[in-house]
Amino acid sequence: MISLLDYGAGNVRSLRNAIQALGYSLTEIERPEDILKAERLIFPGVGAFGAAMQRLHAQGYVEPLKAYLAEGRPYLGICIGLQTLFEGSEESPGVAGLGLIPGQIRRFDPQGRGSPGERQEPGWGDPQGGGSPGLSAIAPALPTSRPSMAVKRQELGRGDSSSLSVPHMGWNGVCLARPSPLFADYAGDKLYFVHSYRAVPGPENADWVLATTDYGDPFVSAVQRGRVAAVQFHPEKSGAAGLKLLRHFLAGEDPGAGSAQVPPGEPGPTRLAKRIIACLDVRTNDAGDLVVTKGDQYDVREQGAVRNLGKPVELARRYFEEGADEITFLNITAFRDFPLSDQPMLEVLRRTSENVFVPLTIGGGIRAFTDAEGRSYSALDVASEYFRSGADKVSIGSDAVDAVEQYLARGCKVGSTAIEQIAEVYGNQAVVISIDPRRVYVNSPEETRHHCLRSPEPGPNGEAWCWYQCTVKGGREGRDVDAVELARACEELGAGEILLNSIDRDGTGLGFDLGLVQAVADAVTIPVIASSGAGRVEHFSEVFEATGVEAALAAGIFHREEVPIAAVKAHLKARGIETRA
Ligand code: 1PR
Repeated sequence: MISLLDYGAGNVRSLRNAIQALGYSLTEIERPEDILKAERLIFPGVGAFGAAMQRLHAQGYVEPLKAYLAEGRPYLGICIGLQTLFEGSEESPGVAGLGLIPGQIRRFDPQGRGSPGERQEPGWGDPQGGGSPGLSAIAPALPTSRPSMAVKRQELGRGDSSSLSVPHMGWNGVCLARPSPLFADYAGDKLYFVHSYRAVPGPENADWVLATTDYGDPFVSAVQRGRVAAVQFHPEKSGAAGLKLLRHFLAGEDPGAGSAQVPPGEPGPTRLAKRIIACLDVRTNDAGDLVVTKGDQYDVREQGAVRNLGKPVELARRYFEEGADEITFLNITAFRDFPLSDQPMLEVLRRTSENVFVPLTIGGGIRAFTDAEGRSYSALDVASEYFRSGADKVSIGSDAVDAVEQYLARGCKVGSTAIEQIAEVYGNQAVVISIDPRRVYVNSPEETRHHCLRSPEPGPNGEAWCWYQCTVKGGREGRDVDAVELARACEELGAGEILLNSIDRDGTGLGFDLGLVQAVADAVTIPVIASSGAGRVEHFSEVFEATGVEAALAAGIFHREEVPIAAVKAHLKARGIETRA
């Protein structure tokens, strides 16, 4: 019997599903005394360090947990479940951790050389300090409330190997320090990480460190002493490799036994893979069936009918088996319906998470809503329901544009936007911003206050320049905010990732809009997913090589089986671009 300590701050459904898929039954920790009765305890976690410790205290779990750990009983911490074993975290100054392992948890530095707390540089924290001349020359002033990492990031450029996006999000390897049954048959596979803070290996915790991973400097990716172990990555989101590790813990293999050899891990330094994401645009067709559809420049109808490219759950399963690193569902008509009444979509998530063990993102309709009975729901309520149903991240489209308009108008944070509320509870990494920009053509940059670029194609009247106007409601309505401005403001508000579409390129197969992708990637330090226009394998290497973004997303070519995911990865590998096998 496996006991799960779920403090309700994230997607634990996938972990439950993984444990059940491996043939084990689960019991929930509901009272402090359940902890000491547990035979094998798993503590997963996402969200903030301070919030996790606060919940543990509020529920009376801290003392029994310390006692359980002090007795060296079987424990597997995941993500925050690893970090809370340490003494404290830069994320939540003054909040004590469980204190089992010496050391502090520190933030990754986008410059990749120690966190701001560890290393002070001239100019760090100076919001006015620098910026790419190309962009800042025409950039409107943006209210900024914290050291402008975006500005620092611009100086370094995303392609610069010494610069990092934060969170560390995606598939990376591990270097094992010693043998452990947890990694008994580990064959060097990459595992899924998502975190902005990490434990740093040092002499004080050397007897705990089981594995390290490189992202800038090495950080602690697994710890173990006796039967107490914890991992920074998410085994339940790490495909077959993660399930193997979970199985070893569940089977209770004796840490003293295990393989005598250190399994082959990556020789180091480990490298973060570029992610390939399959995207499923979902909506109800005219017959009332929920289908995966795909538009050309956001028009999903062909001869009047909604294109039907398959069933969401089956297609997601296929992409998982074919090696997609992540799967995104976009409920493309949710702007006109209330998503919580959209049971079929929630059901899609629940069913998908039963056997798809890579990260799932869901977008569409994440905003505050008042139903027909006058009952109000916050965007956080909507997002929470999605997380409970199996989502790891939520993607916000229209509501992010509204939030940024308010932010720019007030010149300071509003505090109540969906981005802020969801990031506060579930962590920045759980909030993706889906941008739907459309080109507005101009003859010269002087014609607009917006970030202007040379247009990849001339406008209808031969215009050579364009800016990228953010739209809402699936491209139906344009706003006076550009994509670069929106991305930066959303990072300031607490978003953890940008999904950058292009209405002009969507469904065209002409390749990603590299200028747009570059401009947005240079403006933020959070990961960017390039989307819209993939037509050939070369388009993926092109976008990674030209812009350094962390992920690329495609829909049409995968749905129509024109380009298999494996072919994309084989091509990237041949070009020397890191991928997950
Ligand atoms: O505004 O928070 O309710 O979210 C609505 C979400 O639905 C947004 O993320 C928006 O991008 C999406 N959406 C709305 N209408 C459409 C449409 O197509 N009519 N889909 C739509 C956007 C774009 C991409 C697509 C890529 C790759 N789809 O997700 O998958 O462009 O396509 P390709 O590889 O075939 O070129 P809210």
